[in-house]
Amino acid sequence: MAVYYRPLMQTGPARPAGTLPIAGGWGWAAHAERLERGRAPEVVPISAIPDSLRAALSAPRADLAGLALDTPRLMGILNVTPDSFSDGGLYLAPEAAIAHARAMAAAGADILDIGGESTRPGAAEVEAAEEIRRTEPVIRAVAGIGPPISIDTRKASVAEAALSAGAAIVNDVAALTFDEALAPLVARAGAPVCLMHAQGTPEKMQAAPHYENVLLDVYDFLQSRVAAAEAAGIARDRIFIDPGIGFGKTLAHNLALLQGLSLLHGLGCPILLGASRKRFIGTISGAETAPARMPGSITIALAAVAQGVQILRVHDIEPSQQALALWRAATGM
Ligand code: HH2
Repeated sequence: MAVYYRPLMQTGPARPAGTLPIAGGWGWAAHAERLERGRAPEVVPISAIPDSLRAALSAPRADLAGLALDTPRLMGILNVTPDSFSDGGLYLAPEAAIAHARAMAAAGADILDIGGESTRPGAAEVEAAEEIRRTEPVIRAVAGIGPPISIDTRKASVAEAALSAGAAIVNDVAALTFDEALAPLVARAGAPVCLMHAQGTPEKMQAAPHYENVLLDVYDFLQSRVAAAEAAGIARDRIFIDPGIGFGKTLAHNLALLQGLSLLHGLGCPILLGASRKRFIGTISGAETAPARMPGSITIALAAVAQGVQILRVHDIEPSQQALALWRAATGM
């Protein structure tokens, strides 16, 4: 049976000798949680974990499209769609989308993630030509304003149009499993790529999600997708990973992933988390509408930063920026 070790990340300047730095960032670990299917977790000293895993956990991560990842980064969400669960219809007109992109950049977004297909539960697939029609002009207009642009798509033709229009990063919620032409395109372009875990397609994924052990299953999936991406010629230091909150997951699955996030550092890649305004925040807090879930979204973002997550995909840049600044100040980061 495979054994997994989750570093129990701590932060702050009072760092004991012999602790392991996590991902060259703001955290370190003195202990790890030893996890094995069918066995109770056990806390062990960090010195007990294998050397190869220590190396993967501690190595500084490469810059992402020019952004150093030794501090948490904000990815601002811009959905140029009529039906996204939170901002659907708000930014379908290019002028509105461009204005929102500029506002997020001014508020401190480090990356702008632009998508033309909703992947909310129940959403139907959008034709590639329509996705390009929505995203390409907006990307062309905002590619020079500052933050690198990422294209949120599962399709090679959409990614290709976006990269030609000035996007620098590909964000694929299907982890290169939807369109077999996407991996070679990303490899040729030398673009960084986000590989996200999902169970099922957006249309059906919330029907009956099932895992043997959600945290370990997601880890194994991402490990195999990182290996597949490398086999397709994508350099490991251009790959980042995402557990895919809400993509084929119940409330219990989402919470198990959030509580175990630091396990994913063992894959040696930067981690992205997209929890902003998602349904589980409404379920726990009672906040019915997506915008009313902002405080819960920020709380989740800070909990993720405490586990070393480097990139937070959020709708509300200004409040997230404020929260991070105060978190840094309060923790002595
Ligand atoms: N979530 C959504 C879309 N893309 N990409 C990554 N890497 N991680 C995520 O968690 C993620 C994502 C869904 O949220 P949103 O874009 O706000 O809505 P919609 O899919 O309805 O457009």
